[in-house]
Amino acid sequence: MEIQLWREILSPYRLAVDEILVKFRHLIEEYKLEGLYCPIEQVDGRVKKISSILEKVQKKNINIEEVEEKIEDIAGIRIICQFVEDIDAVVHLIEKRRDMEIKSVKDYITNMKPSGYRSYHVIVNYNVETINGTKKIPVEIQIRTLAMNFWAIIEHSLQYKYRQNMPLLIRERLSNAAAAVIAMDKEMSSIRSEIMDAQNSLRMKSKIVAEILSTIQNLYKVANKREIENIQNEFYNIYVSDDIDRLKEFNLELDVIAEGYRSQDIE
Ligand code: 0O2
Repeated sequence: MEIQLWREILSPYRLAVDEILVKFRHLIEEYKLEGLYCPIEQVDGRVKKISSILEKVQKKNINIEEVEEKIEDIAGIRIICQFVEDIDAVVHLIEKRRDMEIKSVKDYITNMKPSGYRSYHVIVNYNVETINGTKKIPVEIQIRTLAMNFWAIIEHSLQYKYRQNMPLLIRERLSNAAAAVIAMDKEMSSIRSEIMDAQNSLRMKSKIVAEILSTIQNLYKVANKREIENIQNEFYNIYVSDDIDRLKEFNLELDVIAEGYRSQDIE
């Protein structure tokens, strides 16, 4: 097939990947804005390279005309989570969406591949609008933890290096590393609530600080210099004391002061 034709075929896949990335990244932003823990740590996407498609065509003995029908990971999204528990939460998020219809799933977490590969794959149908009308695109969403991802990236590059001839010793080492990843994910899950508490209070603190700074900035326009100086000093003292409750109170007190100036303005 000519390169130009491949470009035409792959164009709606590119659109699907771009749109889905925007949507998941926006989701992460929404969680942040609400000060909530987000089950998605990171999201990435790619359209499979023509050379990889051709490799798969050969490996699976697929007729070139059937590429779109038989290869379901031309459009690929990878979602990375901190904890194994987050993977279920992400699957649930996908299930609830009206713009993605789940076609099939492959649970390589419960059923680890012989290589040691672990990941949860969801194939969804996603509609894109093109100049030729609506096109239904299959998209493979791979969901895995940071630790599973680390293993898969390393193993993928070794697979690339050795092709079908990976030395036994390396395969054994990868298998040991896969066992270590399982142990690590288990350990992390056992202290998940501790880690989440720490991350939540950090997120909460930065949200309150941002609100306080924005109110102080607005007060600059209306309050006198002395008052602003006092407010800033008080904020600094509370900030360094690392007392989150006091920071919340101070934020509310500032709101009352700002409201006072606003009502003076109206009168
Ligand atoms: P790339 O470069 O990521 O695009 P299969 O029948 O197993 O050959 P199939 O039916 O497409 O493949 O589905 P499967 O097994 O779910 O694999 C799809 C993708 O999952 C692969 O795409 C890899 O990205 C990843 N994957 C599957 N098995 C392994 C593994 O053992 N190690 C690593 N590192 N990744 C794996 P591609 O096309 O192989 O590669």
